[in-house]
Amino acid sequence: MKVVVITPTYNEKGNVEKLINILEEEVFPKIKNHDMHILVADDNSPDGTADAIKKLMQKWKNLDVNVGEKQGLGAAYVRAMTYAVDKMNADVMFQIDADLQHDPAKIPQFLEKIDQGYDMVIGTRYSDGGSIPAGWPIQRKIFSILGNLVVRTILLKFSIHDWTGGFRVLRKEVFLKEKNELTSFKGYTFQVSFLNKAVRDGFKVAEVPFHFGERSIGDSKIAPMAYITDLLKYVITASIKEKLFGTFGKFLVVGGTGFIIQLIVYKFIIGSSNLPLGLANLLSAQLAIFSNYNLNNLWTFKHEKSSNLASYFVKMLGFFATSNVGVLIIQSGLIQLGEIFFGRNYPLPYVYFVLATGVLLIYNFSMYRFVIWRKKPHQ
Ligand SMILES: Nc1nc2c(ncn2[C@@H]2O[C@H](COP(=O)(O)OP(=O)(O)OP(=O)(O)O)[C@@H](O)[C@H]2O)c(=O)[nH]1
Ligand SMILES: [Mg+2]
Repeated sequence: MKVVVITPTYNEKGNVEKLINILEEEVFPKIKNHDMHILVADDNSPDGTADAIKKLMQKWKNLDVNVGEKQGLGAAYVRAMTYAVDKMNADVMFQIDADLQHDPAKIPQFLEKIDQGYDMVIGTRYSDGGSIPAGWPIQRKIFSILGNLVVRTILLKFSIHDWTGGFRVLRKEVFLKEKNELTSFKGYTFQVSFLNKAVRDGFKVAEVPFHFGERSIGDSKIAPMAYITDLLKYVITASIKEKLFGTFGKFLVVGGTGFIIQLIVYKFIIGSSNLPLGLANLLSAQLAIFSNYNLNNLWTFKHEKSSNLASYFVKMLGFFATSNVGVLIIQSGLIQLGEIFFGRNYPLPYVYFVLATGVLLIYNFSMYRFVIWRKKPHQ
């Protein structure tokens, strides 16, 4: 596979020259099964980083530079990854800091995971023996550890330990899928938003522990306060969006329409007959189940939706059967018990209905998610 190691630079002349030499002379010779290249993503660094790279390009034929306007780390990566895929035909791309805090000797270990079939591999400083510099001042250590914990907690995604780090490798498919959505967070938050989208879309992610070294020369580019606000803004909005408009949110909207349909039919039946409340509920539920099935199929679980007419009907049968188990035993049962013990004076039939539907809701979501529209593994 063609592997492009991308390193972003803003005034990193001395560092990136060292990094290139280590990659070319020590790391790449050890990698026999991949075609290794380097791409420097420079933002017109005033220290002349790009010119230094151009000189080195005469010595190393697998080295390239992509220069653009300074718009932040994320913007530089999106620009360089686009270049790597379009102009260099990259299959796999590394992200590695230019200041040697990311040990290039770890690269073969990351590639092993790609060879095993993972789509994205994340260097982790917070698990399995990974670490942050012992010499960091205490406030930076706390900021780093706490920052990651906050991200994991707000996103409710605990299987990945290092969200903010920048030592990674990914297949081009991951980038191409997410590229259009990577425009809002152009700074360091890009790392978190990119990974979150890849996880959302079911890409296979592995972690490799590494020791984050200390910057020896050059200045840090990070502006902590701007980064914290940007990061919090992203994780909070992403989390709300995912929870509200994700599967569960849609499920609630569909359930809501089903609830209204059922309530109207239920009201009609008990208003025009003396049928027991449980039976009236069971009958009124059938139309709601039909509507719920179609809306869920077209919208909530559309990624797992039935692909042909036969499977549409088979799934519908399954949906009617499982839904009716809940409607009969839980919803109608509770309503009927209500009528037996407390009668059917207004507004009692509606009180039973609302309470019983609440219990049913919890049952239904588990059934739909885990039985009918079970997630298919990512291809
Ligand atoms: N092209 C480009 N590179 C950037 C930009 N901001 C940061 N970088 C690079 O991204 C990498 C990480 O930035 P650093 O300043 O080292 O951030 P850090 O490692 O969290 O901070 P330190 O520990 O102080 O080094 C370095 O290679 C920087 O040169 C940017 O706006 N454009
Ligand atoms: Mg650094």
